[in-house]
Amino acid sequence: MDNDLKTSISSIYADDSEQINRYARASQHFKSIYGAVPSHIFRAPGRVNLIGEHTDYNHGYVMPVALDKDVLVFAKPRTDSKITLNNIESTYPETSFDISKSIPKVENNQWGNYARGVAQVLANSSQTQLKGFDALIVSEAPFGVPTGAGLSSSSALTVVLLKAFSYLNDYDAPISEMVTLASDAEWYLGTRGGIMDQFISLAGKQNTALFLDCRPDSSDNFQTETVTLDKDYRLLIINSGVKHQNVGGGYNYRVAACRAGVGLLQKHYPEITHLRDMETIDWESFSGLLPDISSVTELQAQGIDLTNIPTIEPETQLKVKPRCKHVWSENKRVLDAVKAIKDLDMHLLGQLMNRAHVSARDDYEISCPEIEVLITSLNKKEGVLGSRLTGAGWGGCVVALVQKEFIASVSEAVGDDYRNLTGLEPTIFPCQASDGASLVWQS
Ligand code: NG1
Repeated sequence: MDNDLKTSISSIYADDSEQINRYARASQHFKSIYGAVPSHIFRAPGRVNLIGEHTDYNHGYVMPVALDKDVLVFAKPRTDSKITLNNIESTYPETSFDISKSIPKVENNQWGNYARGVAQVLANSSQTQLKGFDALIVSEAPFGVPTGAGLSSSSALTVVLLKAFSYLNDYDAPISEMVTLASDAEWYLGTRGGIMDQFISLAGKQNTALFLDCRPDSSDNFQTETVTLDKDYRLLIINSGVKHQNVGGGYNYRVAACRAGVGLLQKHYPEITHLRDMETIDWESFSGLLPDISSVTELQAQGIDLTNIPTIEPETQLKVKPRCKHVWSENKRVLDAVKAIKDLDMHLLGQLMNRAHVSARDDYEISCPEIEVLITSLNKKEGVLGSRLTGAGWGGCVVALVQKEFIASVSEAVGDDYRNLTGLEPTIFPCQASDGASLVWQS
């Protein structure tokens, strides 16, 4: 293997020997498909969110960490505008398309549609005809980002493709524009998500979490601060193996409920645009303005705009008050968590994570029985200061704050509990914070 590539791999991953083999295997695989070696390799990481769930699309606060689990693109530019994509996992069949101003989605080709979404947003914002490339996508276990696990495999895939497309077409843009492009590309697939995942996948930093304010400032930039955990504690990630899907009902209903809350509050607080704007006002003083539950038709009759959210039907019932309560309280917990980390008060951080989980379970209703088994088990273990579901919910992963010397015993005991109580096999690993997306190597 090329020495520059080896050096680059060593600077990215804590354990580079396995990664060197991974990259070598993928290069061979690329050659066996395309008959030539790749000329460029890009990577983008998945993420775990320490605290701040479903706040990003409400212009709120989050605290994600970029993982060393990532999606790679091995690529070779073409002279025409065709994109050909293969995947190292044979369950994803080859797919190809031409870059143009109108790229239709293809039914039953979800993974290819992520590339179509990226090509579409770039084609829309570029003055020149974009050139295509042949690519191999690499995100295999245990190094890749598991799908449907709340670790943002979709954004890692979107961001690495955006890196490849933009670099190979000399399309240079500041980070805030890249975040918006990546987020728009995911909207193309139908999720009305926020910007947390794309931001951390682009701008994560080794060994730190990022406190991110998801409200763009007057220059359209996002304010961030790196935060570092006390070195005696680690984040443990446990994948329940229950897969979740954002494209569809539950996620968009939550987005709609928050938007309905803003619409109703605007009648009394005309200056607000997002739930974030209520952060300095007591919950008790405004919660009476929100209905516990209301249908889309009833809300629209009150002048609330719920257009442009896929899967929302007139009869859809939205639980406006509890959803808004979660977002309002979660923003406060993130701010308190930043302070707790700075004060080296890990016990308070653990309590805030526990409270965040209760709010996500009871007010946002995004937990599920398997996640509850993990949380209950973790809460009883020595060395665990707090735990919560991480990501969109309905399955996926739990993140726990654990005293370093208890990582091995907690992993073993929680794994046993989970297997015994659910019959499912969890995947458990300590969080290793990595840098954001990059060009790893070029020939
Ligand atoms: P995951 O967990 O990757 O599905 C989703 C959204 C985030 C954020 C979280 C909940 C996308 C791409 N990701 O993440 O923006 O809203 O849920 O905090 O929509």
